[in-house]
Amino acid sequence: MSCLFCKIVQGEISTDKVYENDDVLAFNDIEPQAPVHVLIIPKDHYPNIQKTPSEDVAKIFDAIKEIAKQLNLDEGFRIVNNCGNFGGQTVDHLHFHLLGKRKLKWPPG
Ligand code: D5M
Repeated sequence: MSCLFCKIVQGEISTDKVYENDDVLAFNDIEPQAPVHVLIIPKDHYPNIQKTPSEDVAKIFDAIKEIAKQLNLDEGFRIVNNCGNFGGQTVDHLHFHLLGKRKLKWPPG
């Protein structure tokens, strides 16, 4: 298995875990772009959102809402999915970035 995030799911690579349920894992990004920068991933391997069943996407978003609550992101937050080459995706296992605890700029680069 060569997928970095699958190795994290399997416990072969350690991370700073923030949240976990049967289907979803969330951990702090290794290169944080905000005081809160969490990655939320499905435990099953899907390379990107286009290849992910909608039910699984829904489970991830349920988890994101719960994590945002647990981290008290009451002042707002941003959810980012970089998809494919032009989207800036570097890890080919579906993941969403949850960024918060600072005022974020728009538009992104
Ligand atoms: O985002 C991929 C993200 O994955 C990027 O923000 C760094 C992060 N990353 C890479 N390796 C690790 C480990 N081992 N722990 C935590 N975070 C990690 P993308 O949207 O594909 O550009």
